[in-house]
Amino acid sequence: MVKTAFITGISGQDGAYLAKLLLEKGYRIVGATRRTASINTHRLQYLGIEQDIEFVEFDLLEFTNILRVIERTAPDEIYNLAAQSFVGTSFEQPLFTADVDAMGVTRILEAIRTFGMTNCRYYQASTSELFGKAQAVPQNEQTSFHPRSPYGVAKLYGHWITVNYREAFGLHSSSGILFNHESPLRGVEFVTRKITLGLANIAAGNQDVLELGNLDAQRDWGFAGDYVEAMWLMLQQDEPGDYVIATGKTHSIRKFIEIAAPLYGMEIEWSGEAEDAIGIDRKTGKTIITINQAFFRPAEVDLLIGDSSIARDKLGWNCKTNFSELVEMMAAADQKRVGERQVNF
Ligand code: NAP
Ligand code: G4F
Repeated sequence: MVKTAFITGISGQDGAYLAKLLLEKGYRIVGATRRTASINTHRLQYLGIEQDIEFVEFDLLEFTNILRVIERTAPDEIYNLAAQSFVGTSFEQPLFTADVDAMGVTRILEAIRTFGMTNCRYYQASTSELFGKAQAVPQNEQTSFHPRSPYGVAKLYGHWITVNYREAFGLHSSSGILFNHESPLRGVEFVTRKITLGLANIAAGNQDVLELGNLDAQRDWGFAGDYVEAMWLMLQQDEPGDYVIATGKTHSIRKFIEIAAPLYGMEIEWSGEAEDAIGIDRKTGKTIITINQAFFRPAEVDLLIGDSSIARDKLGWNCKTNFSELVEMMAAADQKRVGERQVNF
C-alpha cells in the first residue's frame, strides 16, 4: 500500500528535502502551498522533484481550508513544517507569528481530531529556540525551556499543544526539537546563506561589503538533508515522542566566516570589537565584513548545543555531514549560482 504524506511548508528548505526523501521511499506526496501571486517551487525544481508532487492550496491561518484539505487528502502522515520561521521578523510581527506558529498547529491537530483520524501520524517542527536562554549545556529533552523571541514563544505553544493532543486524545503526535540546519536551499536571510551568498558576490565583484549583526552568537549547525530523515524516523515509531536533533558541536558566526572565506580565496583578519568589528581580506586589504545594528535582536540566544543521544539510541539517527562539509557544500552552490547569474535564490 502506497502511503500518503501531507507536507506543509513544502516550498521551504525542509519541505523540499523531506519530499525528496519520502518520494525515494515510495510515498505519494501532497504538498501544501500558500496562494501567492507566484507559487514558489524553486527548491523543488532544484532537487528535480516538482513534477512528482500533488500541490494543494493551503494556509495555516484558515481553519476551514485546513479541514477541507485534510479530509480530501486522507494522509497517513502529516509533517507540519510551515511557519513564519524567521526569528528576527517575529519581533516585528509577533501577532502574525503567534497565529501561524502557535494557533496554526492547533488548527491542524483539531482537524485530525475532528475527523477521528486516529491512525494519522503527526510531526511538529519544534526548535532549539525553545531553549533560548539555555538553562543547561548541552540541551536535551529534559532541559527546561526559556524562549527569547516571539517566534520561540509561539513555537513553545506549538510544542506543548502537540504533547497535549497526544496525552489528551491519544494522537500519534511527535515533536522534533531540531537545532539549526542549513543547506544550499536555506533562505537567503538566514545567516549561513547570507554569508555564503554574500562572499560569492564579493568574490565575483558584484558587491563590496557584507553587513551582519552579532558575530559572537553560537549555533549547532547541521545539514538539513540529514535532519529530515529524523522527522520520518519519528513517525515510524510505535509510540510518539519528542526528540532533540543536533550535531553536538557549536560554532560562532565569526568561525563560520573564517572557515568559508578561504573557499573563495579570501583570508579574514578581524579588527575592533562588538559593533565596531570589521573583517578585512588580508589578500586584498579590503574591508569585506561590517556590522549593522539593524541585524541585532532585542533578545539573543547566545549558545545552542544539542545532545541527540536519545535520537541516536531510539531512532538509530545519526548526523552524517560535518560542519566543514556543510560550509563547503553551501559555498560551492552559491559560487555556481553567482557564476551562472541565477536569480531565483
Ligand atoms: P522555511 O524555509 O522558512 O519554510 C517555511 C515554509 O512555511 C514555507 O514553505 C512557507 O511558504 C510556509 N508558510 C509560512 N507561512 C505559512 C502559512 N501561513 N500557511 C502555510 N504555509 C506557510 O523554513 P525551514 O527552514 O524549511 O523550516 C521548516 C520548519 O522547521 C519551520 O517550522 C521552522 O520554524 C522549523 N525549524 C527550522 C529549523 C532550521 O534550522 N531550518 C530549526 C528548527 C525548526 P512560502 O514559500 O509561501 O513562504
Ligand atoms: O540564521 P539565523 O537567522 O537563525 P536563528 O535565529 O538561529 O533561527 C533559525 O534556527 C532556529 C533553530 O534554532 C529555527 F527555529 C528558526 O526557524 C531558524 O531556522 O541567525 C543565527 C544567529 C543569530 O544569533 C543571529 O543574531 O546569527 C546571528 N546573526 C548575526 N548576523 C545574524 C546576522 N542572523 C541573520 N539572520 N542575519 C545577520 O545578518
